Order: sequence, then C-alpha cells, then structure tokens
Amino acid sequence: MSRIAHAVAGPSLALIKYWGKASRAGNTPATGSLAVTLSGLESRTQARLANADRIEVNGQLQPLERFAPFLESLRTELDLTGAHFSVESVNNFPTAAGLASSSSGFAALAGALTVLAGREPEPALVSRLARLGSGSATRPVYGGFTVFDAGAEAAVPEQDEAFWPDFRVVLAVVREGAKPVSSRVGMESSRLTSPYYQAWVDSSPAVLSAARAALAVRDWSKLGPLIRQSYLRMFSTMFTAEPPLIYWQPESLALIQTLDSLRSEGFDAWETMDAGPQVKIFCPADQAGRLVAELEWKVPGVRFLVAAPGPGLRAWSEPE
Ligand code: 2P0
Repeated sequence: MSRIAHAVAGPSLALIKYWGKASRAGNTPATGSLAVTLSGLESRTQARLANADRIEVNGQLQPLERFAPFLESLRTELDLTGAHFSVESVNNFPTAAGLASSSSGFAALAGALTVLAGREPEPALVSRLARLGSGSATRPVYGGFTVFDAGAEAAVPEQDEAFWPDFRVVLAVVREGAKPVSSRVGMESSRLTSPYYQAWVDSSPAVLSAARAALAVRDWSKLGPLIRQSYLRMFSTMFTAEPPLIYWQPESLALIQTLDSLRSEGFDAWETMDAGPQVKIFCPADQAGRLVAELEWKVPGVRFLVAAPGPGLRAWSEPE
C-alpha cells in the first residue's frame, strides 16, 4: 500500500546571524546563529513516492536544479537509492521574500522524506538532513530558541517555546515579492569580495556567546544591542561586496530609525533584517500592540504580523 508523508515547520528567524559558509560542499556555516522558531507561520509539505521527482510550492512547479543535490543526498542518507518523490508544499506567508521560507520549507521537506523512508523523524537526524537543503533549515526542527554553531552539521535546542512566554516578534512586511538575490548567492559574494567579511566571521563568536547568556536570563537590555550588532555587521559585508548587495528599501530604514526613537521613549523593541527588505522586531508581549500602532502611523504602507516562539517540526505518515 502506498503511503503519504506530512510535515509542518515554522520559519526560523535569527537573532544572531548565519552569513557565509565554512564549507560549501557540506553547507556548514562560517558563523554560528541563534534563532527562534515562529508560531502561526508555517510550511506544510506532503510527499509520496513517484516515478520522477516533482516539487510544487504554493501550487507552482519548481525548477529541479535548486532541489536536485538535496534530493540526491537524501536518497543516499535514507537508503532510498533509485526512489523519486512527488512533493507539494504550501507556505501561509510570503515566499522567498526574507521571511525565512527556505528554513521552514527545507525543514518540512527533510521531515517528510525521513518519514516517507520509514524512519523516525528524530530531530538530530532531520536537522542534519535539512542542512543539505538550507543552513537555516537545521534550526526549526526544534521549537523555541535554537543554536546552529559555526562548522556544525546540525542545530541544537537552546530553550524551548515555553521558556519566554513574554517574547514576541513583530514582522514588518515592506515588500511582498521575491528577493532579487538569494541568500546563498549573496553570502558567497560577501565572502569572496567584501574586505570586511573576515572581521564579520572573527567577531561573531563573542556576539553569539553573549547573546546566549542574555537569553538565558531573559534580559532585553543585554540581548537587544547584540541582536542589532549582529545584523548590522552582517549587512556591512553585503554593502561592501562587489557588486554591493542592498536589500533595504526606504521603509526598512524608516522603521529602523523610528525604532531607535521609540527605544528612547521606553520601548524594548529591537529589530533585525535578513536577505530582504522586511524588518523583524523582537519585543515584550505587552508592548507589541502599541508598537504596531506607532509604526503603522509613522511608517505608512507596511503590513504587520505578530508571532511568538513556536513548536518544532511535526512529521508523520499514513496509508493512502
Ligand atoms: C540566518 N540567513 O541566520 C541568515 C541571516 C539570512 C540572513 O540563513 O545557502 O537560506 O541555503 O544555507 O539558510 C539564509 O540563508 O542559506 C539565512 P543556504 P539560507 O537566518
């Protein structure tokens, strides 16, 4: 009897950033990251055995080049030599726009193929397999806060989703479309051409370990400036790449500057950005509503979503 595998994963948003690879072949990161798995946003994936590989995301057939090396590695790792997969995946949030859809997408795909192979979706295994698709996909296999260390093959859990009930993420969606340069291409260009890339890599471990310590005591005043340091140092390698990578839009900078003045009025709201124009803001739950109201008024034309730390990957299979 044929089986269908299901998996659900949330996107992984980094407080401390991964940008650059230690080894391209094995897709291991040059910088360690600390991230939170988000609730409410999710990638839902179904997979079946088929005669040829076929991947649909949000109803659109995908070019196989991006997936072929990943599928080939999973066939080997999961003892499925010669098998092919038909995959359908749906995101309930903008895809490829800097909202970390590759993290939830590849985590869900690795989870679905693991259970399709008749294996238990053990987080350590699925995280390692997900890395072969996307580095950030190692992290949302776990719920709550996770760490993916420099040079590591898999992420590890740091604090679960119940650890900081007061923690919220405000996602400010500045542009809905797909980004012009993928993270993979952007980080390689930063590594090869930015004179600041090595300084970024060398200065990352201290920021990561200080952030882990601040998270452990749930201290906004210590954690916030480290979050800011990490994304601004990461972007410095992009601005100084050749050609320069400028993902920011006018509203991105307007949000950054407005947040700076809101902090001086007492908000504990600290932003980050990824390879796209969206701004993501970490803040206490009791400030999230007021923060959105202030930002809607001061930076028009931006759509806001609010998320909290969410659960890790769920994967199961059933007969069809
Ligand atoms: C992160 N990003 O830590 C960083 C911050 C974007 C900026 O991980 O080449 O899609 O597939 O391993 O995981 C995005 O990079 O890159 C990313 P690959 P990935 O969340």
